[in-house]
Amino acid sequence: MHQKERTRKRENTMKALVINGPNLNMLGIREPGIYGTETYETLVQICQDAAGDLGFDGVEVFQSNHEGAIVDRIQEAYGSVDGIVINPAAYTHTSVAILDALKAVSLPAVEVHISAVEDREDFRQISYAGMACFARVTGEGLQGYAHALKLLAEKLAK
Ligand code: DHK
Repeated sequence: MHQKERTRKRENTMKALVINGPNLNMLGIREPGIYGTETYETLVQICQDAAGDLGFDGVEVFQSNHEGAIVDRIQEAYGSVDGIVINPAAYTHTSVAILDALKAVSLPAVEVHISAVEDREDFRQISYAGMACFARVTGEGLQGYAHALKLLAEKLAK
């Protein structure tokens, strides 16, 4: 076991990381018919409230429009968080690098999407990141993040 992971295991806390990909910072402005009218700040609040209710000791909600920054954040999660909720947004359908980063850190991860991606265009039907996730939540709007955190908490409790 790597030193960082050993240290983590000694700490009896449960920390979550929520990762959001490109254009999710534009919530409220961006295609409201698909993504709703609530803002990114509301999404952060939903994650913080849900994490508190579920007994997480901390949650960081991270957003980037850059694939490499998302890969960096996943790598940094190794040994410092217990699980990940990830909406890679458009990178869901293109990024082997994000898939490989999730596999590299091997943390329990839940894939979440605001919209019902399964009912949308063909190019949205593949999910690379999803191949490294144990569960998927789609089409539940911003509350889907609370659902995803619940699934993560249940997995970590096992
Ligand atoms: C968000 C995006 O930005 C899209 O590229 C995905 C996802 C769907 C969502 O529903 O949250 O295809």
